[in-house]
Amino acid sequence: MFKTSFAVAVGTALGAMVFCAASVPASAHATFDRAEARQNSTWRGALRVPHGCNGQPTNVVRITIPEGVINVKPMPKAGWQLQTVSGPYARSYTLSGKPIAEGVREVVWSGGNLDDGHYDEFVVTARMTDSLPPGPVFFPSVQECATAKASWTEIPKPGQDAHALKSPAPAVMIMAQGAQSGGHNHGAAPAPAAAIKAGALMIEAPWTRATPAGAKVAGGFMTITNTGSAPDRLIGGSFPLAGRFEVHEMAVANGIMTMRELAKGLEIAPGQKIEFKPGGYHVMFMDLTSQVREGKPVKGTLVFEKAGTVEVEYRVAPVGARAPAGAHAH
Ligand SMILES: [Cu+2]
Repeated sequence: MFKTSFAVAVGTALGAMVFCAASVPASAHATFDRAEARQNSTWRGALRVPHGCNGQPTNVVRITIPEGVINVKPMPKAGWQLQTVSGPYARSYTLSGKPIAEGVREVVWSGGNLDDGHYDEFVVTARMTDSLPPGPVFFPSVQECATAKASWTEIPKPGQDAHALKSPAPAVMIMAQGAQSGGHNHGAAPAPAAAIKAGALMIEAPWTRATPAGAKVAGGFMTITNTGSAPDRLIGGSFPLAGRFEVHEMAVANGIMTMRELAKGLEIAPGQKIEFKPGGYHVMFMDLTSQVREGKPVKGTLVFEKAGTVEVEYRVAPVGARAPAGAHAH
């Protein structure tokens, strides 16, 4: 169980990258299958319950609905009773032109019997209002067994590293309405920024994402083309807001998307064009010492075996963006 890889669930790699687990595989936690949603959108999430409470089967699953998440509709499950607990919201929201001031605050599936060795999903749909700031929103959840409980209720405090939590509350990364998204990175076409030439290498459109308060890591993305006739290798770099800089790759293993450090860096073969992007190769800014702010470019360096140290400037897209929104600003 002492895995040192970063594990995040498939399909959530982007948002989850800022609060991925360093020492515990995410599959051991209760998490949502879709851990990303845009403001003012309808979200459907399945809470994945990976095991029981210390060997006991799960009989009850409770999900607390955070403020700002409205119009909650849980999906009934065969063999379980479904109950919702409603109450007033802290403020009034508008849904389809109508004000609503109360709604579901808790969803409870009870009377079931989910074996410790089995896995199941508990589905809700909800409206993510624009009162939710970009960044993670947490859904504290509890599994109840005959005499034990598994509480997924820990929420990182400002400045606290989410990696450190033992029983993190399932989170959904909220993206600003304008933030570009899309599983296939349609928006990630090369931005019209001047390409940086370093020897035989051409580096285009470096970008990163704003980080929520307390985030300890951020990803860096760009396109690097080797126009020469000899291979070169990205072996490191620097980012002023980070304690460390790593080169990472992402790969799916056993249904879990995992990112890992490429300790020897990444070779760029002659004629090869490598796109560093969310869900693929990326550089990783570790141990952030301050928040990365949207719209404020950050200068850093990339270090190559042959081309040496190259200065680059990262544009900063919104939290959770999948493509360099605003890259056309120049
Ligand atoms: Cu990474």
